[in-house]
Amino acid sequence: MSELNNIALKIIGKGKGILAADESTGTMTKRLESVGVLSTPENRLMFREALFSSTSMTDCIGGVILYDETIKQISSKKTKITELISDMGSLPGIKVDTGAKVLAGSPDEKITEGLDGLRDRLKEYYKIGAKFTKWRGVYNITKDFPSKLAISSNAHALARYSALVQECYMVPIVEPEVLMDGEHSAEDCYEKTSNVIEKCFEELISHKVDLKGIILKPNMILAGNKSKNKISNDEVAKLTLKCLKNCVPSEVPGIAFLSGGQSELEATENLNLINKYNDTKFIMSYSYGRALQQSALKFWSKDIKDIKGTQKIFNHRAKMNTLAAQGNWSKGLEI
Ligand code: 5MM
Repeated sequence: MSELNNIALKIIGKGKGILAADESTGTMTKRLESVGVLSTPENRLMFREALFSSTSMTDCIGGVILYDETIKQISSKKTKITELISDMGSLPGIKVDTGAKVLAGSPDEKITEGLDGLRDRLKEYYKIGAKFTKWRGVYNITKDFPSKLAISSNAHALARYSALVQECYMVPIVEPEVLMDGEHSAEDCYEKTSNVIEKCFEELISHKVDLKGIILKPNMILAGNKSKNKISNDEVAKLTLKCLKNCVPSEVPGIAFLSGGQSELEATENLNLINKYNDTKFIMSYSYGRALQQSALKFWSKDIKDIKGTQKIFNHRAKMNTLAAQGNWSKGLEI
């Protein structure tokens, strides 16, 4: 087994999943301000450190995706954040894209940037202790989108990024996120997500990326958030599995879904059903941001000194998702 494959399995094997705590400062500021907390580097670290030192980091969270600011911060115990995470038994990772920008030639769509100078930045992150990385391509659904241009340019960037990351001994998380915003049907989401994922693998293969040493982070197949024709959780799970079975090469060790705006409960329930019906060899786990942090953030904002209470809420969510990643969750376990 290759070293990269080993790392991937450490992150998402045995029911473990990923905490996506890589919100850029702009996004984190929105999240903190929405619950009435001032967005300072100290407050951003205080909340994140509460999560990173929770007991679920040992049993449930196999990897944490950090943002550049966080990976360079020092914890309240005067240790490096990467050490804090490793000491808890989890692996530190880092978001290395520099964000989604207007796509020249199709200005209503986005292309993710960050390839210039990436090789040197990767060496720096590796030295600080990162074991894996993340890059997110973003696609929206309309009658004409995602365009062929958006699909191919983002796939090309994801593949160039992945090749550079593996060259630097880290596991790339490949995140093509087809957004749930809009009135589209689940069938549209299925078709467009399939096109996006197929193109990603075509490019990953051309760029000689070792597919055993990546983790795919896709969206689930859902109807748009403004669609009048919502589908059941059962259908979400079945369509998601069908899409991934058709589009993902069998060498890929596993898939870690993003939550993409689903509620905490929905994201857990859908993951659980995906695992109940999973007839593939892929590990099906989670890499949730909002669906792991929302309740904990709300609780913390009421008394930012109550770290224990915040951790209790986070531990519960992490545990529920780890059960769901094994198909062992049920509603009765929720508090
Ligand atoms: C944590 O949020 C990440 C994006 O942050 P920026 O938009 O500030 O760069 C995002 O990539 C996240 O990792 C994934 O979308 C998964 O998060 P959700 O909340 O969708 O599970």
